[in-house]
Amino acid sequence: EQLIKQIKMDLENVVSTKRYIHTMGVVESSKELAIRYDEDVEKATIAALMHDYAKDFKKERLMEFINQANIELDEVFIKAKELLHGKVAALIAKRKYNIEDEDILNAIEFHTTGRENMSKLEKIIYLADFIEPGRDYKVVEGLRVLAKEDLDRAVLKTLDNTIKYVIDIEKPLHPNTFFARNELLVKLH
Ligand code: DGI
Ligand code: FE
Ligand code: FE
Ligand code: FE
Repeated sequence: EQLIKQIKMDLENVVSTKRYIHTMGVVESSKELAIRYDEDVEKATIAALMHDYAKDFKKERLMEFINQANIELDEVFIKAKELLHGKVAALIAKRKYNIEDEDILNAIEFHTTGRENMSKLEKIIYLADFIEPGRDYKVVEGLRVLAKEDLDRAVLKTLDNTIKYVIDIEKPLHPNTFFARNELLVKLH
């Protein structure tokens, strides 16, 4: 589709080569998960392409977008600026690319923290971000296997890993991540 081509071209100019390669990995993993779990492949592709669009923006640039759109940031967002790029990418998706599908916009916006009651597409993007072929940390192999078997359990494991990581680096944990974990944990019990 034309939109997908356009985003790919623009993306090469706004993110680093490393980030571009990561994004293409997320596209690949999102497509596989979309097929596996019966989600719209085109929606998954667009959300994956856009998810880190603003990742290499400077803090000042990110804040310009946030302020201009009158978005109120909670305490954790103010303290942890690495959370901002998803919100800004969702804004750009809407304004620059006229993407109106709320599910796509939410998948982009919440890809870093997750949230309670994530849609299937949100889960796919959240998970694909961690298991894309370019990622190689200790637990990723197991997660790739689990991802093919059970979407919810794989997302739960990913949330657990993120929470452990955030604790290790002594940063504030966003409540969305905590709520997402509790919800899935209770549901899967
Ligand atoms: O953009 P990516 O590197 O592909 O991955 P991401 O958007 O999932 O994560 C971006 C960073 O945000 C990563 O270093 C982990 C961090 N992060 C995720 N959840 C939280 C968090 N940082 C804080 N402070 N709090 C969180 O809840
Ligand atoms: Fe990201
Ligand atoms: Fe992520
Ligand atoms: Fe990413």
